[in-house]
Amino acid sequence: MKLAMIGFGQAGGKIVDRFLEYDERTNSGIVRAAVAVNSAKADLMGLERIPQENRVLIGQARVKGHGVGADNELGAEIAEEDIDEVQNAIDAIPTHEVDAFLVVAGMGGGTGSGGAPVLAKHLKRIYTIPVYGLGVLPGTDEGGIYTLNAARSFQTFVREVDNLLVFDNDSWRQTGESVEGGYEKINEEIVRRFGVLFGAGEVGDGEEVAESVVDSSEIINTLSGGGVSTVGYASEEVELNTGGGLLSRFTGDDAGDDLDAANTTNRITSLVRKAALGRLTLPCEIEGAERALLVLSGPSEYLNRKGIERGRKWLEEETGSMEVRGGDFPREEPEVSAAILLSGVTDVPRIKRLQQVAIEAQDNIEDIQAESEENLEELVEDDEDELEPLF
Ligand SMILES: Nc1nc2c(ncn2[C@@H]2O[C@H](COP(=O)(O)OP(=O)(O)OP(=O)(O)O)[C@@H](O)[C@H]2O)c(=O)[nH]1
Ligand SMILES: [Mg+2]
Repeated sequence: MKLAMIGFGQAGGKIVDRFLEYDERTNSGIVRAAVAVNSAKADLMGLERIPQENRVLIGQARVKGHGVGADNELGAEIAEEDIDEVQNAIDAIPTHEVDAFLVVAGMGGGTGSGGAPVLAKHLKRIYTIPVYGLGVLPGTDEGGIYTLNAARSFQTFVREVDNLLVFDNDSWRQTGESVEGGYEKINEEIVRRFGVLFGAGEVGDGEEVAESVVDSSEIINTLSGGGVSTVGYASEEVELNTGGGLLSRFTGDDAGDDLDAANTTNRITSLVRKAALGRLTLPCEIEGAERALLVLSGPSEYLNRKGIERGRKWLEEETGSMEVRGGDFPREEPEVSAAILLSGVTDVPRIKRLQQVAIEAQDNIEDIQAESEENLEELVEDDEDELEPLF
């Protein structure tokens, strides 16, 4: 499917930039338009592929191009104040050629975490196409303010979008790597997973006709109903067979072909299990997911209906969902992969902890206010007693 991607804040911009690179490399055609919004001028200048005219600097009057320094309330305020400038960039997008918006942001900082929900709300008021969010959770070692920002932003973002796709940096960081080097790999992981998924609904007319191609309405239906989504992925290298491989599916039923078919089916079923039970973009219990979409991609001679059907059935049993869709995404690449979108997941330990943090912060705010009121009263009383000042 074709997306208009808007990266908000530094992480958001870098990830959208990376999606453009993925699009060029794989010819997937999912990024119909790309916009970056930030309050930090240097971050906007550091982007590689997003067109200059689609880079929007907001909050100039307030922060002079230096970013908001992880102040997510300020991030939200400047987004509201300068929403017209963002809209101007979006006006230049041929939105009639777009299936959905994808607003991408890191939830731990100030600009993206504050601004992305504001933009999502704005877009939903104006357009009828779905507005999805891709929210990146900070590592737990980044510090309290990042966690607190994420806790607050998450609650607002999930409410404003049609579905919030989540990637948790915390479960993907590698030890012993520089932060920047680590992000390079993490961002590649992000674009590959979400790229395969959204690319599935974008099989062109001239390309090989799959047995059951996923189309963009199936992605939209899986994401409809809101909530939080996570993506699982697993792949296996195969040999690209440019000879008679494709034909072998249609030729006689000698023993060799039966063996091939059985191998193909088995490969698919185990890839589906690996994808669902391995590391998800947001780790969670897959049981209880409301909807799911299974996308099997690879050379068409390595895809078959039986494998996908089995994988789909297995997912139905594991999730308990009655709404599991599945299909092919034929691509001439030397690997077969399974990507699984699990939508409306509820049993997510990381989100429960974040909600706890938000509640505690709320309590703390009351404590702090109560404390400062007490102090004030004491000061007044002290004043009345005419005690010697301590300092
Ligand atoms: N996956 C990924 N996460 C990133 C990347 N850069 C930053 N992050 C994460 O995103 C969070 C927010 O950082 P930024 O995007 O730099 O913040 P911002 O939105 O620009 O906001 P301010 O800098 O406070 O104005 C961080 O806490 C990190 O967890 C990146 O390249 N990839
Ligand atoms: Mg920044």
